[in-house]
This record gives sequence, C-alpha cells and structure tokens, in this order.
Amino acid sequence: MRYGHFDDDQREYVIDRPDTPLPWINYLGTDAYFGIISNTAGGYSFYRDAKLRRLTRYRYNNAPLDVGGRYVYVRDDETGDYWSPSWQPTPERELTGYECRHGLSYTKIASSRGGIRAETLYFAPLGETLEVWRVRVTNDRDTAAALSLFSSVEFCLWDAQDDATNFQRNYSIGQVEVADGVIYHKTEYRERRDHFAYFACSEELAGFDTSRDAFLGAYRGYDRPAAVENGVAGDSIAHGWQPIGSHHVRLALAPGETREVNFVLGYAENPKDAKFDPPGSQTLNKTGVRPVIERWLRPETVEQGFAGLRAYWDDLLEKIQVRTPDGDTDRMVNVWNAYQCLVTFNMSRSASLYESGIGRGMGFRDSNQDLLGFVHMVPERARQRILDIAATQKETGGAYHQYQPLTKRGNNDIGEGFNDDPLWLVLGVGAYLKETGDTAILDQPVPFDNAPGSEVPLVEHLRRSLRYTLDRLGPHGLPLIGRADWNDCLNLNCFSDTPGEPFQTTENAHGGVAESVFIGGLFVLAAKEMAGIAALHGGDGEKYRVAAEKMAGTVAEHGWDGAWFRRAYDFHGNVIGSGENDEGQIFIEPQGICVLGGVGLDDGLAVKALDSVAERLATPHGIVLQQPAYSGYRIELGEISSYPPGYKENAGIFCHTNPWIMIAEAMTGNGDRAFDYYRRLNPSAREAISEVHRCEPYVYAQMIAGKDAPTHGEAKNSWLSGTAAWNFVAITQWILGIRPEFTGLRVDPVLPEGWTGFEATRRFRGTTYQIRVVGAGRVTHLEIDGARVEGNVIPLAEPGAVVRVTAFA
Ligand code: BGC
Ligand code: IFM
Repeated sequence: MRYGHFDDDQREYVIDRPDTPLPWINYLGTDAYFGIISNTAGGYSFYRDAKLRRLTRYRYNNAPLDVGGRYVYVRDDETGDYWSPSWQPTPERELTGYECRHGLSYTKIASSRGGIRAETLYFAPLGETLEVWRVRVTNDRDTAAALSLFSSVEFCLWDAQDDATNFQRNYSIGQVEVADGVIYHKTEYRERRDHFAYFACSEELAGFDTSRDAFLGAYRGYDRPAAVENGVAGDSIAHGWQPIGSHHVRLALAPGETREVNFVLGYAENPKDAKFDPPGSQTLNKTGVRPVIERWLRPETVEQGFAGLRAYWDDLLEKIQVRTPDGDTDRMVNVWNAYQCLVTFNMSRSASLYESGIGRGMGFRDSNQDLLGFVHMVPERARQRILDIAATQKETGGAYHQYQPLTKRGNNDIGEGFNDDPLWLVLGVGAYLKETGDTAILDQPVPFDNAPGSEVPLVEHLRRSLRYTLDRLGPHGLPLIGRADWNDCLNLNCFSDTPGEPFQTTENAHGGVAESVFIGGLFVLAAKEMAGIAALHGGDGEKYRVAAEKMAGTVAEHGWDGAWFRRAYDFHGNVIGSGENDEGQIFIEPQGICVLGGVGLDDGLAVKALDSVAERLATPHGIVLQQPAYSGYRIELGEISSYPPGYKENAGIFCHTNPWIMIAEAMTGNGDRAFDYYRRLNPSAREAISEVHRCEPYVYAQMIAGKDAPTHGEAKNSWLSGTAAWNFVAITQWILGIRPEFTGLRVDPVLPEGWTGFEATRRFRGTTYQIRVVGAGRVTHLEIDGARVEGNVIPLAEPGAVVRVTAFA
C-alpha cells in the first residue's frame, strides 16, 4: 500500500494522505540553520547544535510522535470554523486535497476546507540563519471570504536537554519582547549568551500571543487554541512558563483571490563587540536583524531564495546522474540517496525522529563512512571534515569514539577503545583522494587530540591508524576488538555479571583479549588503501601490502569456518560466528568486509562465504545480521543479546551491512545477486509495501526487522545511518561500476541479467564524463571521444572538458 508517489521531475515525494504509518520527515537547511519537518508540519529547528541551540520545542515520545511543530491555523471568521492545513494539530477537522511535497531541503503542505485552500512552503534559504513559511491562501468559493490566519511555534529555552527536564528553573526564566510586530524570544539573554530568536510576519497584525497559556487557554491543547477558536489573539507577553510565538492576521479574500503571507523564524546573535548601555541591559540587536527580517518577508526575496535553493541542489546532484533500465535505481541514485547522504553529513547521528538531538556527538567511524557518500558533492567540506576528525585522534593512533560538533573535541564520556575506529580514517582519506586528487591534504599539519604543538602531517595519522591495529593483536594474531568493533553491541570482553551492570564496562574492556575477524578484514582493506596512498605521496606502499597479506593469511587461518568467515573470539577464547556455536553461527559483517579487503577472492573462499550468506541470512526484506538469533541474554556477548530476536544487531536487517555484500557479490562478478540485494533494500522499490515498511519510502532506514521478529519487514531509525553512504557506493561504484580511483575514473559495471547497458553523467575532477555502457558483460575497452582505449580506466582529462565515453561490455 502507498501513501503517496514520487514526482521525479520535481524531485519531490508527494504524500497524499496525512495518516502515514509514522511521521514521514524531511530536513530544512543546508549549512548552519536546520530543522526537521514531518508531513503534518511536526518537528523543530535549531542552529548548528540540536542540543544547545534549539529554537523550537519538541516533546519526546509524544502521541502522535511528531508534536510540536510549525503550525498554521485558518479560521473562517463568518462561521467560526477553524483548522490547520497540515492536518495536525487539528486532526478532527476533515480536509480535502491534502498533499505534502517533501523536496530537497523544503516541504510544501497544502489542503482545502470549506472552499479555502492553503499551501505552506517551508524552507531555510542558503546562507541565512532563518526559515521562511510562505503561506498562500486561496478563496475557491464564489463569494467573498473573511478569514483569520494564526501562526504558532513553541520556543525551546535553548538547551533542549535542560528544557525537557529542569522545570523548577525553566518555568521562571522565559522572556520575550514584541516590537513592530516581531516576536523576539530572548530567554538566556540575561546571562549574555547573546543569542535570540525572532518570529515575524509580512502582514499587519490583528494581534499576537507569546504566552502559551493565553494562546491555548486552560486545559486546552493545540487542537483547539482558545485564541483561534475565538478569533482573537490576547496580545499576551510571556513571563516564564512556556513562551510561544503566534501572529494573528485577518484576510479578506474576493472569490478566486490568492494572498501570500510570509512568516520568518530566525536565529541571531549580537555582534561580539556589542556595547550595552547601561551595562547589563538586555538590548537585543534588533536593528541588526530588522533588515534581514524585512528582506525575507518580501515575496520577491522568498521567490529568489527558493529558486536559489533549488539551483543549489540541481548543481550538487549533477555530479552523478544515471539512466538505467530500473526506475527505482535512477530515482534513488539521482535524487534521494544522494540527498540522504548530504543530510547525514550535516546531521551525523544527531537529529531525526529516532535520534533525539540531545544524545550523540559525531562518530569517528560514522563520519568517515558518511564521507564516502558525499565527497563527490562537496569535496571542500569533506576536506574540512577529514581534518576535524583526524585532529581528535590520539598519538597512539586510537580514536575517541565520538566528538562534539560545536567544540570539535573528543568526547571523554565515551572515550576510546572501539578498535575499528582508527582504520576508517584511512578509508575516508582514500575516498577523498580518489575523488579529488588533492594529495596536498596528506601534508596538512594536524594535531593529536587537538593539542597545540602536536601537529604532524595528516599522512602520519593514517600510519598510526594502521599501527594501532598491529600494536593490538590477540592470541590468534587477529586484532583485539576492545569495547566493540563496527558492531557496537558485540561486547566480547564481558566477564562481570554484577547485578545491575548488564553490559561491559570500560574498565574490563581494555586488556581484554577478545579478537575480531571483522577488524582483521577491515585492516586488510585499509592497509591496501594505504599502500596506494603511500605511493601517491611519493613513498613505497610495499610494507603496507606485506602487512595486508600477512593479516589476510591470519584471517584465512583463524577466521575461516569452513563455509564462511568467523566473527570473533571472545574473552575466553571461544569462537563466535561458527558452526560450533548453538546461536550466532554466521554473521554478515566479516563476509562483507573480508571480501572487500580481497580475502578469499583468489581461492574461492569469497564465493563460498557469499553463498552461505544467500542461504542462511538473506530474506525478501534484506540480509539479516546473524543467524540464529540469540534467544536469551548472554553476558559474554553483551548488548547484542539484549535485543529481542530479529531487532537491531540481534539478527535484524542492519541495512548498513547489506551494501558490503552487494559490493562483495559485484567483486566476484555476480551482478544478479548484487542487484537483487540492492533492490530488496531500495526504499523506492519498497514503496508499494509502505504499510509493512512503515518508514519513509524515499530514504534508507538503519534497520528493518529480521525474520525472527514478529514485525519482519518493518523499518526503523530512518535517515541518519551509514546505510545511505554505503548503498550509494554499492550501486554507483560497484554495480554500475563508475569508480573513482587514484589514477582516473574506472568504468567496471557488474550488471544484472537482462540489462544491456545504461548511461551516466559523472562530473569528476572538474571534467564532465558522459558515459554510455553498451553490452551486458565486463568492459573490455573504451571509446573516448572517438578514440579506442584498452581496459576500463578513463585517463584524466582537462578540467572543464566534456568527454564522451562509450564502454563496451
Ligand atoms: C547502542 C546500541 C545502538 C548503537 C547504534 C550503541 O551505542 O548501545 O543500542 O544500536 O549504538 O545506534
Ligand atoms: O557501527 C555502528 C555505528 O557506529 C552506530 N550505529 C550502529 C552501528 C552498528 O552497531
């Protein structure tokens, strides 16, 4: 069952009924000002940091899930009827023609009631710290209409965590100011934190409210605000309690007339050197923001701003465009998967319907993997991201598991000890170098742990990443797992069964001897990448190749179980992910990553391992993480066994890992399987089963419930997941095979049965390549602007050139 459809020309997903199985969200903002918005206008906004600079309030785990929001109310002043065109928060009011169009960094919600149509476009213009709500109201009746329009936001008192918990203080600190029709939210201003929010309207106001109690009335919710019901705002000024912003505008519309009313919600700071007279006064920088507000309330500016946003996305998406025989592939590659990759870059794991915005910082491994999906769109931002990440690395090569986006410092609460972390930096840098050729980054001085004076060239950080693994080998010569590897929940150094301490503690993790076959495979992959990087840097990659080979040998010796790669050895030396185990006999991660590292490609182990995956782990909804699921909690395995069977790491379809298998299948030449797995996860291909999948059909989710779960096929944790980047890599670089390499662009598709080619446009290092793949097999030679070139690597061309390439397969 569908709840909408894709409008491919507009690059929009159109939801045509508001009661989607879950709120289906979108993101506003591209740089510093961001917001989440659901298909019923729920969500919140923040400036840079979803925890510390939260503009609007959101009530966690609410019913429905996505309240509060950016709500507009329309009132028919003749009958007293009122409603919200976004359905929420007035779901009792029946609407006709409801439509929510989620586009790239904007959302439009429209509906009609009683012959009055209202459409709100929400977006945050480029380069500004504000969002615009462009409301268009049309009178479709054949008589004149006397209407009222009310806006409403509930302000968050900035620190979202504190806001949600510290009421004894917060009910007394809220402060607002209203001047020239603009509502200013200035809580925290007394302490000179020097930031404030403003909420403005393009029309002359009939009234306003800033006190929630005054606006809603006692014992009322947003479904029937007293001010809206009565058609009169209270001109209230909030003193403590819950400050809100609401404008009241009256509109008289002739038959057929449309009126545009713009609202602007923004974030501002005082100039750093602002003088206050008298000292301690609470003068807001109103004169500074006033021109910005006035500009963005004008319809022409809004029009241009929206056009600018659309052009920005057109430009980013142009870097890769494909035309294949499969519409779901085209739509995801050309629009939605790329979009999700950039959102993931901006948000990391901070703010979604499932990530609270007050929880995690930026993950070391997550950020490096996210980079794989966006480096081609914003290489200069990828460069900065790499330098930020590397600057949190320790001298030992170890990595803080997370760092804070605002301070860019490693997070001491979580600390280090996830032993795979450092290796991902090598892969992130490798991907950046392949995309850009910018070898200068390797000589860029980067400190350890942000300590001034400790700077060494970036390339030294990469060396230490590899060293970190080699310095920590266990009894079988495999890498020590530490607290966990990619699988956060595989905590194998647990030996405490102290009541109340269900998971491994930091203390017992270090010094633990548990080993990871996965990190072994990852090391092989990263060391080979490093060999290439070293060569680029004028050095000799040989020692890295030797180290890779040695580790590959160890993996084959101690990590092979007969028909698949083992997963690990626990603290007690017991094997995990083996036919010897009663549960958890086979895990997906080592099958993928070992083959990516090239282990088993020459001797048939890779194919065997992938056959085992197909046999034991694949389901119609994707490939589950392991089998059989753990039926009960096991202290020696940790958090993985705390999940009920079929969910998350305990045999859920952990989507992030599926593209590793797609790539591995492509590496062994099995295009059918690679593409089949790709389609099982492709959100657009799952659109028709939205009642099962439940999450948005335009983005990947982190997890789909596995076959052991009662809700098999149900997705969860959409948007912010490494799934986005890896699927993008799997389809564009390995199945379609257009792969940046150090020396040029390789065209090496591994296509499914029935395809006889495809077309692609790829902007790479300043050149536009128009690529046509002809045939169904492996590419034997190319024709580049008419000249035959053997093999499948397009040599680098002049920046600015348009090069026509035909690849014969
Ligand atoms: C949590 C897990 C979670 C994982 C990824 C870990 O830190 O403990 O429950 O699955 O992060 O979100
Ligand atoms: O690898 C991790 C990731 O860092 C965070 N989300 C879950 C994954 C698997 O545990």
